[in-house]
Amino acid sequence: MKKNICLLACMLLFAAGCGKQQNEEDFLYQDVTEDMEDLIVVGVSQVGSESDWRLANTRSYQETFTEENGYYLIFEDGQQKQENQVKALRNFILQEVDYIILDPVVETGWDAVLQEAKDAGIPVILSDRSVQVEDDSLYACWIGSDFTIEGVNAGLWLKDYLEKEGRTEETINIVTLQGTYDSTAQIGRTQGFECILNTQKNWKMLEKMSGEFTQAKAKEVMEYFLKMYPEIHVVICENDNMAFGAMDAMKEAGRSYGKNGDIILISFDATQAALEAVEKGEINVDFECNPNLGPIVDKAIKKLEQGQEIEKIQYVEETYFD
Ligand code: GYE
Repeated sequence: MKKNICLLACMLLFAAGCGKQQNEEDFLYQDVTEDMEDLIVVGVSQVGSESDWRLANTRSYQETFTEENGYYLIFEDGQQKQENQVKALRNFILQEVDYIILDPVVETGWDAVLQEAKDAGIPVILSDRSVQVEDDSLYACWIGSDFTIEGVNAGLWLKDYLEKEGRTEETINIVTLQGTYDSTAQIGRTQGFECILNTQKNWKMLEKMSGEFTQAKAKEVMEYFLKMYPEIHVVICENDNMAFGAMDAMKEAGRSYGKNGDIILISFDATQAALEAVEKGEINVDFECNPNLGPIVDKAIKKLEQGQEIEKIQYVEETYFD
């Protein structure tokens, strides 16, 4: 029997069984514990619900960690706040879950709570984003995208595109709508693109600012960019929802963008709605980021259950669409 099932069963009964007769509760207790006996209990601490990518990612966990697949899922939405995620992790430890899946909003500030999980003997799997900790034995593995490569590929695509357009001598003014500062996706995509930017003497990064991965914030930031810089040639959006926010601002300002417009629009994630925008020529190129991480995390857990070794860093394969 998994160590935590009795505890969880008691919590469920407490919630459901108030006012019931003792013998009814005993019966229910037996039912719940027998049904749950073989389930692996996972606590998922999700970043929030800031983007379409995130919603797809949450769906992937919910569809993977089902009772039919042998799991009992406890899901906590951190609402983009690290303190909420730390609280969720501490609750998972109290509940004696079997595994913690952490999708950390930012990279730093996790050492203490991860040490608590380690001391409690609960393996932590980092999913999507990663952490910076002194001791990497504080987590079992990280499963996610190579965000730096995504950024490098965006830079290489732009270089190629401008070459084809014969614009290698022209000054190219760029602005970037960054994701949540200190998140792995923001760090990797910014740094990756800058690797190529630094090799192109005619490219000029006018300004970078966070749009917090949301459409609303990105619209505000893009409005500011458009007011500040009359000549913008390229907008890099570190996710699709921010590309939509940028599009809203450019539309309102009467600026043209995309394949047949004045401003080149580059995005990341490749969600359904954004791919439709690529097809219409509104977004020039979109770099895929796979949100379907549930099955890969499931595989890692199954291996750990069998006492097998797992790879510390596991990248998912991705492509791009233009
Ligand atoms: O690009 C964005 C989301 O961490 C890869 O977070 C993820 C990013 C994704 O909110 O849409």
